[in-house]
Amino acid sequence: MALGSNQPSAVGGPADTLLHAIELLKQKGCDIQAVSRLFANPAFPLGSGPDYVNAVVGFQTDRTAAEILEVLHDIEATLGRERDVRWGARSVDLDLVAVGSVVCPDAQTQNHWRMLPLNDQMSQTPDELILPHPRLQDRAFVLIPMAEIAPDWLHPTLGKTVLQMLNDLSQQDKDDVRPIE
Ligand code: PH2
Ligand code: MG
Ligand code: MG
Repeated sequence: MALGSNQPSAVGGPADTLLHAIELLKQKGCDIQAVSRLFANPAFPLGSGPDYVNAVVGFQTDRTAAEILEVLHDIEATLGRERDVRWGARSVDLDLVAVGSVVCPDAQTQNHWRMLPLNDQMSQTPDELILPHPRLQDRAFVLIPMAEIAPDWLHPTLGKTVLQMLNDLSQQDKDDVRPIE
């Protein structure tokens, strides 16, 4: 799961908010396997708001993907997330980016959303869960923390590991993601 925050919440600034979200995840019975460091980085798209803090955690659970989403939305609500503007500033964003090698709802649909041109990404949002997350391979703020906890995870439709996907990103994108601990 990927975590992001670029606004304070009821429990504090972005870093405290993410650490709190991880605590809540534990309380809800998710068995946390690994937690990356926290990374500060500019908002995407550039200029769209304050810098983010991002992190990635790996956990095990008996829940289905849909049930996990419900848990994540509960935690977002507890921490005061208001679901409004797409890519707008948020106190906490918990995104399910991958569940093992599961592809949802099917490879053709995942490929469609993954290869959507940037222009259409602004206006089109899938109304169902897509796994792996369609933008995973584009985002240094997801791949860099993910490389700390699962460098060899293989993207099931792209056929690349986390390290290979990172290698495809520009040095500038990667340099922008700085550990804060
Ligand atoms: N999340 C977004 C939009 N933009 N930028 C950064 N740096 N980190 C994020 O987590 C992020 C973003 C939508 O969820
Ligand atoms: Mg997000
Ligand atoms: Mg989200």
